[in-house]
Amino acid sequence: MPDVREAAKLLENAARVVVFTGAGISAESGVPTFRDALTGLWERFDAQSLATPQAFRDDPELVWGWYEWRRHKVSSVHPNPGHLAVATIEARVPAATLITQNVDDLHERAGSPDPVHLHGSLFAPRCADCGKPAGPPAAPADEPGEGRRIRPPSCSRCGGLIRPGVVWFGESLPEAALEAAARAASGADVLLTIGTSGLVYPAAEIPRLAARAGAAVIQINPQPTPMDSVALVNLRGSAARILPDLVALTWPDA
Ligand code: BV8
Ligand code: ZN
Repeated sequence: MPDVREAAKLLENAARVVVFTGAGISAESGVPTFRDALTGLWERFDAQSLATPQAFRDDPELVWGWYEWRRHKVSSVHPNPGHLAVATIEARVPAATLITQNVDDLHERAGSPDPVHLHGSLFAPRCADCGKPAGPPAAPADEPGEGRRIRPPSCSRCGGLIRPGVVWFGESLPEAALEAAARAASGADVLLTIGTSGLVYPAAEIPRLAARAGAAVIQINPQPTPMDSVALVNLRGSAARILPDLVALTWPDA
């Protein structure tokens, strides 16, 4: 495994490391990747049309039902060895920043102290009108079947509809999160980009920004992506398998 050895060499000499993750790191936990998050009854929809403010305005119960199905799915699975290996990297590296595009809470549940959520979270719903955080909704009475419409709760302050706490297409990313991500990427010695198709902007800019600032980019993905040309080391395969090997090579006592 020459490439993983090369990646371990880069990692063990790095002081400032950014870990940048996408849906692929949660795939082995059983969380459908964003592209696959429309299986079963949902497959007649296109994620990009459902993950929009327009879709929520047009059919709040359909959109809320989709997010409740996804939140329920996430709550019923567990972090995988890939998430755990990321938490080990953060614990071992002097200055590590975890930036995720994922809206699940598997990094937190794997022990990562403070992931930067560029696209929000399934567990931070808020009022669509006044923005008041609604706190994680009580678990739905019964598991929402795929494709089930669920009426979103109403805001306790203004009566507006509660919406998922995620960033939809056409919405701006949280200012603070994007700034923290750009700052970490521009100062990184190494950036690991893991399980992302690298198609959605401005998030997909983060690894490019790091490379331009001189970071060594290591990619982990079973498929080719637009990041291939940016990566110094391309590790083709599953995050759940490669990351533990990378950690074991870098810190044999880990
Ligand atoms: C915005 C939350 C400004 C919701 C998501 C240029 C600049 C700025 C904007 C744009 C631009 N060009 C186009 C745009 C618009 C748009 C965009 O980028 N469109 C794309 C389709 C071209 N961007 C936006 O709208 C963004 N907003 O720019 O605001 C603005 C404001 C007002 C008006 C105009 C502009 C907001 C984008 C955020 C959307 N929200 N998520 C939800 O989850 O429902 S995006 C969502 O899809 C994810 O968060 C992720 O970011 C993205 C792609 O998902 P991935 O994580 O990459 O997962 P995917 O399924 O795609 O791929 C999985 C990968 O894992 C694959 O590569 C696979 O090979 C790999 N894999 C599989 N198994 C494994 C594995 N890897 C490792 N191990 C395994 N086992
Ligand atoms: Zn409100």
